[in-house]
Amino acid sequence: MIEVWGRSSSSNAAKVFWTLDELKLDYALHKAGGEFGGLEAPAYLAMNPNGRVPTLVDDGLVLWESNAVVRYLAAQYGAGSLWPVAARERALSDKWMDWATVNFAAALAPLRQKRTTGGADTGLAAAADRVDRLAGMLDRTLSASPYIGGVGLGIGDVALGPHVHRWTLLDIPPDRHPALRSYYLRLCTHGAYKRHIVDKLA
Ligand SMILES: N[C@@H](CCC(=O)N[C@@H](CS)C(=O)NCC(=O)O)C(=O)O
Repeated sequence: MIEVWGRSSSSNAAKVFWTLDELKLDYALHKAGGEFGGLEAPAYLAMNPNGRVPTLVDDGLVLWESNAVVRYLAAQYGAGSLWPVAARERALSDKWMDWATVNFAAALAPLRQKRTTGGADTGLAAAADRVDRLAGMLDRTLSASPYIGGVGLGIGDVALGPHVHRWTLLDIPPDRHPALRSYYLRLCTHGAYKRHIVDKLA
């Protein structure tokens, strides 16, 4: 039985829950992190020395770093669906995984923090410009294909999905980046995205 440590309000854990649900895999959930705590327990640190969620255990394999966990689950259980078998096709989705985390999530972070917890406006205009530029890149790509790596839902969409949801929660004119908006609505037709991302992440 696959085991996962995490909490539903964590975007990194939510990607793993979404993937497991998308692939219709059973798993045991150990609530950890945030209000559940437990990340400094020696037994937890022995599995994940970062003291962060998520952590996945599958048949003796202990894995952390959410994108690595998503890649593993997709490769092991989703070949031909979430995991395009052809390396050249997979690379088109894979590159967006790194981009989603390193660029898009990082740029969104100060705007999300302002939205959820308030605070000073310093640097927010520059952050909004950067997010808009990155959203424009997504919009252009998604004008040409329904999903970020091509015709079907893939690992790139899983990494991007939480941040696109958070982008829609910002105060942005509804006609800005229409292909990105349509993509969000397309993701929302996936029940597992709705359950683990839209309904859970602020
Ligand atoms: N790069 C790591 C980041 C993990 C991370 O920072 N997780 C956050 C939640 S999103 C965490 O564990 N925070 C402490 C907590 O939940 O108590 C990954 O993608 O898995």
